[in-house]
Amino acid sequence: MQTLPLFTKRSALYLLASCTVVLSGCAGMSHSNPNQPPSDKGVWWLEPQNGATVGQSFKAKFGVKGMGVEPATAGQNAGKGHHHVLVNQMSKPAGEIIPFDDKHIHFGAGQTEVDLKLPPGQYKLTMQFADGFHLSYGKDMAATIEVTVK
Ligand SMILES: [Cu+2]
Repeated sequence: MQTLPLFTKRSALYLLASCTVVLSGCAGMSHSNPNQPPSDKGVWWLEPQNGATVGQSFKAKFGVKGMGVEPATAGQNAGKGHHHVLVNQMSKPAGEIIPFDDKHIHFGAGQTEVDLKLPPGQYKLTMQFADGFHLSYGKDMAATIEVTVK
C-alpha cells in the first residue's frame, strides 16, 4: 500500500512532462494545417488539399496573410514578396536565397494561382514566400503538403 501512491505520482509526472513536450512542439510550428489560413501571419494552400491525388497538370492556389504579394521586379520591400513551390524540399531558412532550378519554382510575376506540371509520383510540396531578391522569409512563411501525382 505504500508503493502504489508513489508509482501513481511518478506516472502523473511523466505524463505531464510528455504533454509539455508535445505542446511546445506544436507551438514551434508555423501552423498545423497547411490548408488553413494561419491566425496571424503565414501562407496556406487553397488547392490542392494535403494528401490529394492530382493529375500531371493541376491547379495550385496560394494564400498569404500578414504580408503582401508583388512582382519580383518591384525589388526588395519589407513585408512584400512572391510565392515559390519547393519540390520535395522543406522550407528554406530565413534570409537564404531560393535557387532557380526545377526543384525551386518561382512565381516572380506575383501569381497566386498557377498550373503545376509534375511526372507521376509522391511529392512533398512546400510553398515558400520570399522577398523580391528571392530571399526566404523562413518556415513561418511556408506550408508543406503531400500529393500523389498519377
Ligand atoms: Cu523568387
